[in-house]
Amino acid sequence: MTDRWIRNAVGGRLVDPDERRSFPAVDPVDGRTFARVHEADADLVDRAVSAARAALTGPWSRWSAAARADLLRRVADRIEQRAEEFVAAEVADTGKPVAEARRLDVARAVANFRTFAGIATHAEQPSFLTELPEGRQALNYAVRSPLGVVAVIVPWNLPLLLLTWKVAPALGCGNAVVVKPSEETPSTATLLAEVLAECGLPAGAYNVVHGFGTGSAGEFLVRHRGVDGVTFTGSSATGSAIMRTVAGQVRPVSFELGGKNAAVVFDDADLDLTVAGLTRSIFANTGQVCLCTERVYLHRPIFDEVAQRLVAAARGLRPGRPQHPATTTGPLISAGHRDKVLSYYRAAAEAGATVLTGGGVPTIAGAAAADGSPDSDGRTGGVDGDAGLDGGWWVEPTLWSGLTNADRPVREEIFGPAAALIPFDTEDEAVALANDTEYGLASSVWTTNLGRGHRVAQRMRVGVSWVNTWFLRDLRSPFGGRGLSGIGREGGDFSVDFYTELTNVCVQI
Ligand code: NAD
Ligand code: 6OD
Repeated sequence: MTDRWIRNAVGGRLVDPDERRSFPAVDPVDGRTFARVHEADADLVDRAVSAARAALTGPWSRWSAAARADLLRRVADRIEQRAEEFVAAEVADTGKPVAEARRLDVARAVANFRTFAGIATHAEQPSFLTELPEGRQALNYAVRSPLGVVAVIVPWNLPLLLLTWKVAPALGCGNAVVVKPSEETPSTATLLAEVLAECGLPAGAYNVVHGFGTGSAGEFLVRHRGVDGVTFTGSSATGSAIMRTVAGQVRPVSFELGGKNAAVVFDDADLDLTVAGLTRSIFANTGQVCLCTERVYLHRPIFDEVAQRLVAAARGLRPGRPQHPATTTGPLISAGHRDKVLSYYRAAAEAGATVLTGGGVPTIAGAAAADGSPDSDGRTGGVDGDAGLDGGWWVEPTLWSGLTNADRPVREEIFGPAAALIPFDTEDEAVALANDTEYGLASSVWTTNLGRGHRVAQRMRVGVSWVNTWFLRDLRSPFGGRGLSGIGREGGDFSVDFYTELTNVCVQI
């Protein structure tokens, strides 16, 4: 039993934990509990919202936009100084390789604060000079004010990246936030509370409540009448539940939801670039990125070659302890999520898929490494020092052929390291297949034909359409999804639009 606690942060202080309301923080690598998390009850959530509301009328409300931007820059610097603590916390929660947590998650947290420091001070405040009869005029100008108390609810897959993607613009625009991290990944939100306080953020402007969704901190927060808006990243089903909850209060929402993203590869593509890009887009973060590709449409003449090269790349991934430099892939987040992913592995087999590689649970727990024997895919197991990992939530990177758009593993979001490879013959057919989904988050097109790249990218019914790349982000550009993938856009000025209210002042001259 561990005596380490992950605490809530309310009104500028870490709250003493309540032994009677707690849940375990579990390391997905080996299934061991490494801390207890204090689950916020309705009363603590109420205190957090009240603290946020008080911050909106206290000293924080008098900070200039420039002072808030300076604070965001200090926060970025401080995260860089404490980077290894953030890396360790993120790795403990998610099991992802240390190198990846450093390169992506913590680096993006820093970039989020720096980027929004530059944006929140330059928010557009539109004005119009109106011509009236008889030579009179009116001056209309719109002033921005903070949205107010913002509920920030985030998932477990990129916990710090997705949290700071919302907290940085929200604070930059002068809001007070109450954040509810995922129950699976509570650590970095509390660490960020420490950093924000060190950097001089006034008490109550950033609060953290830990817990679950329905019947717990998440629902208590979105139901609270003191919340002025909800920004949420997570599954489409939860987005729908939150929408129902806030409907009665008529609150603005920004939703970044699930995806069932397609890649379309033409026979003129640069195959080295394409295979490297697809490998990342299918398997990054063990497939647990909302932008990951789960459907790959391949021009028939190159189907076999790309399939073979992707299989080789999948087999080259090395599961193992996050700290080991040879590790290139981590476990799934939880036992429950592994059950879900494995249910799609079974569904694919039942639908008659050919399993090109993977399809099960890997042998990595030192056993394979010790006796050197390969598994069914020819792998020789994990990296040295992996004994004890059999308690973790591992699955094999998996590729299928023989499925169609009618099959469940091709229609529903799996959120694991798996993709279906499907042939096409014409450009129109590829676009139709890619757009044949209720989701609309992201896509990628792979071709050396410039005209075709632009043409097909624009025809994709998604929020983010890449050509010859994947997950390349400019934080000023609009980010979000269509259909089941979300409502609204964040990023750059689009974030400012969500995190502020506009009041139009009309002065007759
Ligand atoms: P989830 O929807 O289960 O949970 C997300 C968050 O919502 C968690 O903090 C959870 O506790 C909370 N929550 C759950 N029910 C709630 C309720 N009724 N009221 C208030 N809060 C509630 O999602 P997850 O399993 O944590 O994350 C995976 C999903 O997130 C995938 O579908 C993935 O595609 C999606 N996602 C989307 C994006 C994007 O930018 N579009 C980014 C990352 C993840
Ligand atoms: O890059 C981002 O800003 C972003 N919101 C990424 C989302 C990834 C989904 O898992």
